Amino acid sequence: MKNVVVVGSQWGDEGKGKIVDWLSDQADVVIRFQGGHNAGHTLVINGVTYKLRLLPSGIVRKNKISIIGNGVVVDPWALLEEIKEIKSKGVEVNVDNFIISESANLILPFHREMDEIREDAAGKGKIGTTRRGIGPAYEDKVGRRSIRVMDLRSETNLDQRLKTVLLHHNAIRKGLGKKIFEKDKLKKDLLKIAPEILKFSQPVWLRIDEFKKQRKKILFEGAQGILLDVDHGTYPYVTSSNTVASSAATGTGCGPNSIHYVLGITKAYTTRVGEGPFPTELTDETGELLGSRGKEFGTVTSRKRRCGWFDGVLVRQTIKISGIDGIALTKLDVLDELDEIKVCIEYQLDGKKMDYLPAAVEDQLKIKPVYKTFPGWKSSTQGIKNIESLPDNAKNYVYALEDFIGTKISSISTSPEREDTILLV
Ligand code: 2SA
Ligand code: MG
Repeated sequence: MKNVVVVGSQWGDEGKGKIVDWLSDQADVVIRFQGGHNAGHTLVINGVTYKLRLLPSGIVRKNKISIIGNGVVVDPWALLEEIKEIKSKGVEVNVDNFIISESANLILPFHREMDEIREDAAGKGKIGTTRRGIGPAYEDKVGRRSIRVMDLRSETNLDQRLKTVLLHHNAIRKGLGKKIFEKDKLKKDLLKIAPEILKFSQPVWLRIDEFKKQRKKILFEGAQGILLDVDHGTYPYVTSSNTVASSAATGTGCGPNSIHYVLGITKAYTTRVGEGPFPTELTDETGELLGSRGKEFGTVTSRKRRCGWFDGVLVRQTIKISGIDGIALTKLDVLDELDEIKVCIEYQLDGKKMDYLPAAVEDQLKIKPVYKTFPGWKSSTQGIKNIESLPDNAKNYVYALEDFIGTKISSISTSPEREDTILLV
């Protein structure tokens, strides 16, 4: 029995959704443990596209239990909307196959507004957030003034909690010359949807304990990527949660020993959405080509993703930070048309060699990548399902990546479709 955690090894959008969906076939339970509806997972199953933001990717499979853990920040309206949307595509979401942690913290309208206010005010210095209120919601969580799912159970309690959180937010809003936020209207709106949310709410740690006793297989589904981790990423250009694999334990309420394998999802090139350092970024037509072939647009915000060469130094680093045991390489087919393909193998900082990403953002912005060049394969790899059928140059590229990052590549994905995957184990 193996419980697996899946994390993105770059800046998100590595294709985790497809891999989680594919792995969830063998899992009984799929759990999200951090982030919120800033995540965007696209699944293509039998030609039908499902865009998930908050719901775990396991939801589209029959007979699986999908869980939103305590580490996730939940916009209750966004959740209900997503449930409605996915149900309209024929997917079941009910109290038997979906659980939300009673301890999950809520994203409320003033969080989203605060995200917008800050991003607008920052001008060029903005983070490039998804403007979904993620940062402000996590701030309130660690500030001990957040509203949690369980607070929706009692009007008196909710009233008290709202008073506390609004004391903080309205003081800031007043200072910024913004209209203060009305407690009673928000309370009414929350109480209206409370039953629809509460019917799914449970103590998730307790359920996980039961699942473990029943020898059920659990899949922990990470969102975003390790370079967006609030501790280990390209701070301050990060999201506000821990995206590393170990966050799966705290974000759900089980020990680290409940996780047996860490799978890193790695794109065959690099993308980033939002601002911040990106050493191997390509602002030329090759970058454009990667973006158009790879359909690199944000699932949540439709923002164009920045594209660049594979950064081996970064992936080697995130493998160590997150304890990644194996890699699922995705979107290899996007490189099919290129004459040559580059891989960053070290950096130069002020004329000195660096074999890891320095922690200071000023240095991260200054470093220059040093590349190794590989010949392209100039033929379609789309839909290939076994390694022998890959062109030699493609095989060489994959093996060179594996060699450089020092971790086994256990699968290669050659299209967004569930079935188009080469298994290497
Ligand atoms: P936030 O909204 O506070 O989490 O933003 C902070 C930074 O984290 C980045 N971020 C992401 N990067 C890649 N993919 C994400 N999910 C969506 C997707 C993004 C979208 O799957 O495409 O649709 O735009 C995601 N979520 C957060 C964000 O760009 C900031 O750099
Ligand atoms: Mg995404």
